[in-house]
Amino acid sequence: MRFPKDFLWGAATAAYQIEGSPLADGAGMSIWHRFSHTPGTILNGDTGDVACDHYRRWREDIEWMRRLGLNAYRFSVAWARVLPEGRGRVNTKGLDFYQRLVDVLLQNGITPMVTLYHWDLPAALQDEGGWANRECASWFAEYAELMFRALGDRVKLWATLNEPWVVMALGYLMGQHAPGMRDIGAASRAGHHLLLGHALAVQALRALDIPGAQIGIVTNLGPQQPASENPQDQAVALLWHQFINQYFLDPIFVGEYPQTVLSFVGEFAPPVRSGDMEVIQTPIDFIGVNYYTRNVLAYDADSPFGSRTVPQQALHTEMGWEVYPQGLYEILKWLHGTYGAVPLYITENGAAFADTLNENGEVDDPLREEYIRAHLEQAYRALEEGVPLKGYFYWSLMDNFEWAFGYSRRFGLLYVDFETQRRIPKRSAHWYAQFIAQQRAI
Ligand code: IFM
Repeated sequence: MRFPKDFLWGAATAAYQIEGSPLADGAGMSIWHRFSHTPGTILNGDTGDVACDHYRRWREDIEWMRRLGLNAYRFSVAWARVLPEGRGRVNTKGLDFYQRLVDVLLQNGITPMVTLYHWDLPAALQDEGGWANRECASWFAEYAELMFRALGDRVKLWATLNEPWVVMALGYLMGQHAPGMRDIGAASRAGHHLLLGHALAVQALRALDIPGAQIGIVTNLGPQQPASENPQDQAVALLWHQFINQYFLDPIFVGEYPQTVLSFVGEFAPPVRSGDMEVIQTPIDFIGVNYYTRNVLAYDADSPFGSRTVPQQALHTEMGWEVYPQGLYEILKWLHGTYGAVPLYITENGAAFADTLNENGEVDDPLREEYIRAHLEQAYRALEEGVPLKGYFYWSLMDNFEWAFGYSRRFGLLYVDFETQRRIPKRSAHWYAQFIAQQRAI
């Protein structure tokens, strides 16, 4: 494999998952702080109060990135750190944190990719309905503009939203994520307003005319395949494909929501107003692909969505996700074939395994090493066939707060001993570092 010279080799994280100190230095409360402090929401009652203590140990974490030879790092900004009430009053100390982080990344030759929204809405905005309120799109754009003005001279790669599908489906429809709602109407509104907010943020960046700035959206994607030739299985696979892979990208690139999903949701169709789709179609510079697994689907009248996933004979991660590297190739090819020449980044790809420290104080994780290698091979296959792939970010730089699963799922390249906050590079981290070094030497 010979990836292009300017390929970005990175790792990704998100604010609430790693930072800890969620209320420090004048930060406002986020919906994840409130949700994780609600009994019964998170496995083992875990919270992000300390997480990886990155808010205080960020210099050490950048040092680890440097040692691994990463030339890029994707992180997110905690909206409520910089705007404690979500809008209006700016908290300079919150902004300073991200200013310093970016400065030291750049001093170490590490290109920052900043995600503006990785799920931690300021709680004050949730009190006004959150994303289910159309106003939230404008609040998001104001916040985005603040960040562009603060960091735009140094940050050239911006992602508006991380996985809006997960926000809509797990946050507003199924209640497993903050804000913990189970309301199909609110979910549908939230989805549409996320898209509007995304587009208004893109327009805010364009209006500032910052040289070299690029902006995109990060989506969770994966093949949704029928379990058989049976037309009913084919139909549910198509529905899921449209729902997961096209629901947020079709509006941006085609100007409409996918038809099969619209028919399925009936009266709960998104509240599209005249002119919305034109705004949502504001051109973007890249698509971020978060790829983990595929689903094989069969029709099942007794299941909530009329379908069930059919377990496959294959290795599964601790999340219960099938390891299916070929799906990365399939999804990259599908994106390129469907939405054209837009550049792509793999903004997340990774696996949780039951890592432990051995008697030598090391973490031997051959399954993760093989996971990364096999996925890079599939990414390279797509690249060789003309897919404009620009970078790969492993999820995650370090073990962290895996949302409703708390600290029980370890995705990191760095093992985190949550008692001492010691970071220990896993075997996969050494492998990835070596792979990057080889690529950069070619
Ligand atoms: O930890 C998450 C991340 O926040 C978003 N994408 C999937 C990861 C693993 O579940």
